[in-house]
Amino acid sequence: MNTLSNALDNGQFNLVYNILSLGIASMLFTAIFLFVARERVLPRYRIAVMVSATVTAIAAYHYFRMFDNFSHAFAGAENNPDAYNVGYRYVDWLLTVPLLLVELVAVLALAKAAQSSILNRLVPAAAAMIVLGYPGDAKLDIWGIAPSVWGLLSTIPFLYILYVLFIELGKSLSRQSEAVQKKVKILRLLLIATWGVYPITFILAMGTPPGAPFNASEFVAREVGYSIADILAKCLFGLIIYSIARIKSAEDDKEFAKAEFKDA
Ligand code: RET
Repeated sequence: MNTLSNALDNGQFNLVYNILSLGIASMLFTAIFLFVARERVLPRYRIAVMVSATVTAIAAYHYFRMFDNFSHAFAGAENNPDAYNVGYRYVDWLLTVPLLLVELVAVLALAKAAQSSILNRLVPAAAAMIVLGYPGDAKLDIWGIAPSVWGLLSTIPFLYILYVLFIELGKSLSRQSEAVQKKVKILRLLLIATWGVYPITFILAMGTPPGAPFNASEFVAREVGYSIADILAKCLFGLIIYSIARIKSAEDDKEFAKAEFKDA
């Protein structure tokens, strides 16, 4: 046994410790970068960049909380895995997933009516997906419902979100330029690749029913899976949004293009 934690071996402890620390660094500095770089796009795209900065700032805060909570629960005086609260992740997602969707819709600068029609469907679906997943991940005993059933219920709004993003939003893409369409396609691929990691990670960690003893490898798989997915889904996604905003700014305004892109 190791000296750090009763529940995790040294390798497991260090892996989660380092990945949470990487989470803090990625979220914090992406937020600062996006905040400072917001001036490098036209005002009409600034809101998309500011929302991306906000998402990563909210996540930086929650990664600080998780890091601190992890250190106390697994190595501090408490040394009790039950003191680790997966709720920080779910509160983070509850705030950031709707904002990620806003970011995506905002950068496309769709007509107001199309924007609100898409968001009015996506935001409640995102909230339902997260609220239904929580009891499964926190191993809450609600009417004896197994974690896998919560996962299944949460998958219904998840599939609906993918449908709206790929089918409905796809229709409005034909109005965008060639260069923007290419970037948006990359963005959607990134979205499906990273958002897909969340349910897979959930499956890796859902084997332990409520009340069962702590399972170290499931715990480590979950923390590593969610953290990597979060870094890609928030930071990389936000940076691609920024680059779409730059391309669109240059397309809309020749003066901007001349000042910002040498080859324009
Ligand atoms: C849960 C429960 C199991 C089923 C599904 C889930 C999906 C979660 C997703 C989360 C996305 C989070 C993001 C955060 C970034 O800020 C809740 C794990 C489908 C897709 C993008």
